[in-house]
Amino acid sequence: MDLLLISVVLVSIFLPPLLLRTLAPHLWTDLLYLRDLVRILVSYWGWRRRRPPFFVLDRFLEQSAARPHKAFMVFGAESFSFSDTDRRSNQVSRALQAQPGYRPGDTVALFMGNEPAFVFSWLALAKLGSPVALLNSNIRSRSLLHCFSCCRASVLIAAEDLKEAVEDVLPSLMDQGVSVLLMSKHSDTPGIQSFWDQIEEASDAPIPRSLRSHVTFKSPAVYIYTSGTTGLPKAAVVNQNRLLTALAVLSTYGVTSEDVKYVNLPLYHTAGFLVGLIGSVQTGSTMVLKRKFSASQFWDDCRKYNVTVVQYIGEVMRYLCSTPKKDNDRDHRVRLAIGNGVRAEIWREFLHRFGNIRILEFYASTEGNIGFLNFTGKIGAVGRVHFFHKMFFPFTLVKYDTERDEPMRDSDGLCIESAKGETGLLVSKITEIAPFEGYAQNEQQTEKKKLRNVLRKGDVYFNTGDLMRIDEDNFIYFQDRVGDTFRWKGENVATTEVADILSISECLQEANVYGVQVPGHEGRVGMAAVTLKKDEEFDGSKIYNHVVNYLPSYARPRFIRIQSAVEVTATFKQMKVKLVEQGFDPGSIHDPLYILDDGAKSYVPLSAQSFASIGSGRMKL
Ligand SMILES: *[C@@H]1O[C@H](CO)[C@@H](O)[C@H](O)[C@H]1NC(C)=O
Ligand SMILES: CC(=O)N[C@H]1CO[C@H](CO)[C@@H](O)[C@@H]1O
Repeated sequence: MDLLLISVVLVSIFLPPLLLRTLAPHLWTDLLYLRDLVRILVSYWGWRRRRPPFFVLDRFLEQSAARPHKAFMVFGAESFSFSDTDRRSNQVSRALQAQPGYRPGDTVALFMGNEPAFVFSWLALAKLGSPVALLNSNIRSRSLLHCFSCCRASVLIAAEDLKEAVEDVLPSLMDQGVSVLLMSKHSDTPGIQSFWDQIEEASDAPIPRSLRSHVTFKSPAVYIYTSGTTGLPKAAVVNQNRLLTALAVLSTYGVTSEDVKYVNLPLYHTAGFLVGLIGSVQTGSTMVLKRKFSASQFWDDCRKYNVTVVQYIGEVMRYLCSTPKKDNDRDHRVRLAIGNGVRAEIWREFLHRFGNIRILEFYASTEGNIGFLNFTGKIGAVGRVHFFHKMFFPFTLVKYDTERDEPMRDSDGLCIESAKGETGLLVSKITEIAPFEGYAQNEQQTEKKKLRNVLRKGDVYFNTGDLMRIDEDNFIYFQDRVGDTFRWKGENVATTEVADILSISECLQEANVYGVQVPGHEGRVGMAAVTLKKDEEFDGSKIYNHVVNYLPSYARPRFIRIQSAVEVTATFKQMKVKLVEQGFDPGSIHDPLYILDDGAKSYVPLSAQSFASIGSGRMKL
């Protein structure tokens, strides 16, 4: 690995003449990028060399010692300094150690939305050397149990407002001997212990380092759940080394301890957790934590808390741009927006309306082994192909067959690289410095993300599942996700998971789930083409109840199309492309169409009139 650093330095000495010839038009930005790359490597290796080993938690302790009284986290009217946060987390650690069902090092699942207790608990568990499974607070019943068991946790810590969701799955948890702790002062449900009262009584003295002496760079630090291409969510393993890498990358984002960062994305997802929380740990900046994104409160919050850095996903930008214009739109101190998935036209509109804010677009996936930064500020691009980046982290785009839902192969069975300007599947070589950790307890899904024989016989690449395009100037643009997932309201929806749920309902035989585009909306809205069981009728309200019970709101199919048979391809894959193209226009589709109606608590027939109001934006989805 030191070889890597040396080679970067060596190559950079010979760099200018080489660069002038090949990369001349973007020389300056490429040089800046190289500087960042070297900086990242230098900080990373500086930390890796330390003894005793240095982990993300140690960075927090370092910050806390350097600026104990500075605000680390602000939540509504509450403010917690670094030292408050440190002491609170000590209390959580001690209260946890007092549980008979827990030993330091055991995996613990955290089922909580954005609130200070999330941060206290994560730190507390890091101090005890316990991996933390970050459960999505929207999931329920079967999915919740699945996510809980796939990381083999022995303790569940849940937010008070999620009590009902926990009660739903309590019998199964009790069967498995899981300790269930609720962040409340009392609990009258047998099997659920109140935890907050125990935390308040516990001592806040520092936790001895020896309790986490078993932790190595390979130890899992957190599990983050991703909706994959098939089946239920998968737990991506984020190990300590990966967190440290993130820490190093975040040191080049241009955020400083003077900054106030607005974190409104969920902490259980990568963007909120890594860029939001870990980013503040690295930079010592203040984190204004928001329970949920709200377009109407966004700028008022930014003014109230003197926010200088915001985080976004494409949807956030679009919602902000579609709020009514106000005179004080440019009255704020936000100077930097970090995120991904914003389309060029929204990016332009956002800058035009809210003033000169630097936008730092990046691309990364939770489990993937590749990432890009917009090191140029080119509107719409997620990054740029860079010689050095590609040398250390070989990646390419390969031609993709959307009908068959797999990469195209030539006569030798190898993938075919896409030409400049052409959309292709992003794949990134799995190497020692770009490893793929895989999914917890899921060998099959881990294997599925590996693509073999890509450019040479025997090579192995990570299949990102993302379609990208690289233009003549080497800028990289995100295009779409392939196949079995689509994005809606900032969440990935796994079509097969939704189809599984639909097909266990009373009247449906088979379901084919896909996402359709709707004007004025980011991502795709869910739609299902279904067949009915023999002699059954479609019962809109029964299906509605079933869907609401089993699926989070973003995953519920908005439209249902009833077919007499599900079409399959020659390889028996369900036909999606044609269905996606046909969309949900009752004027051109002769099958019966239904729309989910929350007011009527049912799926009701989709009228030409509703179709028109969706198209014109009068009806919001
Ligand atoms: C925001 O900045 C203003 C002016 O510098 C200051 O008076 C105010 O107290 C700050 N507000 C917060 C919440 O820090
Ligand atoms: C990390 C990095 O280099 N980011 C760049 C993103 O784009 C802006 C321009 O909008 C540059 O100034 C940043 O340096």
